[in-house]
Amino acid sequence: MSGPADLADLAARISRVTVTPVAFRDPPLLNVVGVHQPFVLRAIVQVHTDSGLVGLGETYADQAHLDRLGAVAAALPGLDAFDLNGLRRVVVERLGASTGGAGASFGGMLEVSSAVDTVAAPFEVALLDLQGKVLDRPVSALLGGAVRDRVPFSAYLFYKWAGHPGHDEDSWGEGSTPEQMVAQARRMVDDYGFTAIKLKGGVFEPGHEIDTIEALAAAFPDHALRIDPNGAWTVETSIKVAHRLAGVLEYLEDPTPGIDGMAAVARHTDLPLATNMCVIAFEHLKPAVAADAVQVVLSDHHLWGGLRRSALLGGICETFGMGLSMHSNSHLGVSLAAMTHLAAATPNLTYACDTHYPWKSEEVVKPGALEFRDGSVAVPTGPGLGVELDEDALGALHEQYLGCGQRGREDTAYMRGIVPDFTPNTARW
Ligand code: GKR
Ligand code: MG
Repeated sequence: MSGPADLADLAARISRVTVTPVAFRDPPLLNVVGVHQPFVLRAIVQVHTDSGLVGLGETYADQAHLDRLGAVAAALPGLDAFDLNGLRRVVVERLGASTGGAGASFGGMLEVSSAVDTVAAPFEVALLDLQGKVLDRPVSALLGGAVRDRVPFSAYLFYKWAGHPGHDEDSWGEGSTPEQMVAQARRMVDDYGFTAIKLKGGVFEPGHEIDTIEALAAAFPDHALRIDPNGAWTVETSIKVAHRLAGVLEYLEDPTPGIDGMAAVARHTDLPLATNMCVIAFEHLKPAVAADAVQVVLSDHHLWGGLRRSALLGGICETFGMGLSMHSNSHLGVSLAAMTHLAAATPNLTYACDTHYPWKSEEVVKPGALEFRDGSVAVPTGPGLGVELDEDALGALHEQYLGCGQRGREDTAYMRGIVPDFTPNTARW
């Protein structure tokens, strides 16, 4: 005869794990390494328990990452969904066995020396989703409790082509001139109510991007502004831009590459410098703090090993007097839910979080749970992440993955197919 303890075991014991790669359409957004391809690849993780519960996670879906996810997924049945340390142990063991524990690279912009955090992250989110479902509590409660019931996000502007080559113009049209970028911001602010605006830079020479920021500041005098050229500028240029835009920006994100470069810029400006490029793993915190290189760290649970390790990052930032914001890559609703719970439960995450959400037109979660109002998303209060998969949509986006021909994020290669002499712009200006 089974008692309550056995039933609780059953509810949380993992029986099966699936990893489903999907592809969703994406406009031709420009950045320092090239241009977004016609599709974004993501993987949806579903962790099933003996009792019929399903926990959800979402992550990148380049082939090397999928291979690692598959190796871990196969080893998870039998694990208790509350055993997050056990999950990490399985990831370390499986990566050691399948890949030698090598690092991971993302779209030519970021590289980490170990894949453990990026591989563990979607499973950790799925296990927290399961824990919430077992306990009938939202993930934010498992992370210590929501300190805000709505999470502010920022409008994320991109210079862009009018449409993918060979296709019709998309509904956003071209984004090159300051006027076009103000129009892009106007649409995002009107549709979503954002109160902060981030411009993805590193595309045009800095003078043009400064003109764009100044046009945005004139059009949106009450909005917090940021620019992120992903390390496209030299130290000297970064210092000049920081002086010119002091008082206009709330922070300057990754003007130049590396901890030493950022520290050299920081010595000449009071404008806070932010990063999601030179501090992307715990091993980078000590040298960054020692050099006083950055004043704001952009967390990202996909990179930092999940929600609990991101909360740990928040604590470290608080300890060393650094601000905390949140980075985004193109993502779907499972990730938006996870980002929202994390931000809600992280007291010192006081900046509006990044999101690529407005750029996408396809989804895998059922509508209704996550809506932007006044630039923010209400923290779901249902059990777990509070979102449910639309199985038909998941199937359709998986078919799209199978047919799209992309198997990794290749912004530079796609750009070179159109502009053969394109070179990524790292510290070019
Ligand atoms: O989507 O092109 C993009 C962004 O440039 C993204 O890849 C970056 O990782 O948004 C990111 C950032 O803040 O650096
Ligand atoms: Mg950035």
